[in-house]
Amino acid sequence: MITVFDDRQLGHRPVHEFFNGALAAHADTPARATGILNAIGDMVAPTDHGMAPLAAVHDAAYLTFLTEAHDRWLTAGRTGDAIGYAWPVVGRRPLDLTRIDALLGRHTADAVTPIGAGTWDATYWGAQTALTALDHVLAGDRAAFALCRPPGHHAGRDYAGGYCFLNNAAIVAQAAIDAGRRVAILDVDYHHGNGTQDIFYDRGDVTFVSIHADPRTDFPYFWGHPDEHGAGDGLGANHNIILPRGTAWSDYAPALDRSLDLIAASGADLLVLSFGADTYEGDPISGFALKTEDFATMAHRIAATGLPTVIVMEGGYAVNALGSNVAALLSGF
Ligand code: OKS
Ligand code: ZN
Repeated sequence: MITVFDDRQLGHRPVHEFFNGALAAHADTPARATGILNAIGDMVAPTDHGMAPLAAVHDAAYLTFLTEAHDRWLTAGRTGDAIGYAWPVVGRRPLDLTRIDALLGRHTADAVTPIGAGTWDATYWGAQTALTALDHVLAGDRAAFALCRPPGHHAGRDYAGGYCFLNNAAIVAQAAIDAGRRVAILDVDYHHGNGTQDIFYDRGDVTFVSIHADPRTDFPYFWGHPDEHGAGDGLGANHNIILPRGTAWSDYAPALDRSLDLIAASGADLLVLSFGADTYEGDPISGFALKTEDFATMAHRIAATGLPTVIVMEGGYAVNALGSNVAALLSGF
C-alpha cells in the first residue's frame, strides 16, 4: 500500500497546550510522523491540488485566517505560537473583528490548538497528502495511507480545534463525491470526530460513523453523544458509538462490526477511514486498551467490506509504539 507524506508537515511544531490548568508540552510532535515513517519505510510526496478542494469544505474567511493568523500574532508584538484565550459562547453578532485575539476566539474551539510559523504549510500539505492518497484509490488501488499531520477530524467548516486545522477526511470525502463516488466515513480515533460530524451533519450523501470514548468523560465533551443522528436530509446518516474508558478489543470488536453493518447498509462505494492510534493501551492522553495486534485485526475486518479505502491519520501519541501500531493496521489490509 502506498503511503503519502510531505516533509513540510513536520514544520508544525506546537510548543504548549493547556492541560489541567497549566501549559504542558504539546502532544502533537513531529516525532509522531517520523516514527511512523521509520516503521513503514517507503513513501511518495503529494501532488498539489491547490486550494479548491479545501475551499469545497472550509469557509473562505477561515482559510484566510489560517494563512494569516501567525503573521497577525507577530504584528501584534507577540512571540511563539498564536493561541486563543477568549471565546464567543452564545448570542454573538457577526462583527467584523480584526484583533488577533478576537479572530482566534472566532476560529478556534480550545486552548490546545496553537498556530505557529509553520502551521499553515504543514496543514496545507497534510491536506494535499490526503487528496493524493484519494487519487491512488480512484485510480484503482485497494487502499492508500495518508500520513496526515496535523490531524483533521476536530476541524469544522470555520474552526480549528483538538490539534486540527483542515479536516482531511472531509476534504477527501467531498473530493470523492465530486469524482462521482458514494462515500462513508468511519472514524476509529479515540476521540469523537466532531468536525467531520459537523461538516456533514445535515447531508444525506455522506454516512458518518464514529467509535469513541464517551464525551461525558473525554474531549470533545460537547459532541459525540449517541443521540446525535444528523438533521434534515442528514437525519439517520450520523452514528456515534460510545465506549467506556478501559475498553479492550473484546468490547471494541462488536462496536466495529455494528459500524461496518451501518456502512454496508449506506450503499457507499468508497470508505474514508479516520484512523487514530490513540485507542492503544499505552496512549498517554487516552483511556482504551487496544494492543498492537488488535490494529491488524481491526484492519482485516474493515478490509473485509471490500470497499476501496483512503486511510487518513488522526491521533496517536504513544510515540515509541506508534510506528508499530500503524504498521499493524496497514498490514491488515
Ligand atoms: C488532552 C485534551 C485535548 C485532547 C485533544 C485530542 C486530540 C486527538 N490534553 N484527537 O483525536 O487525538
Ligand atoms: Zn484522538
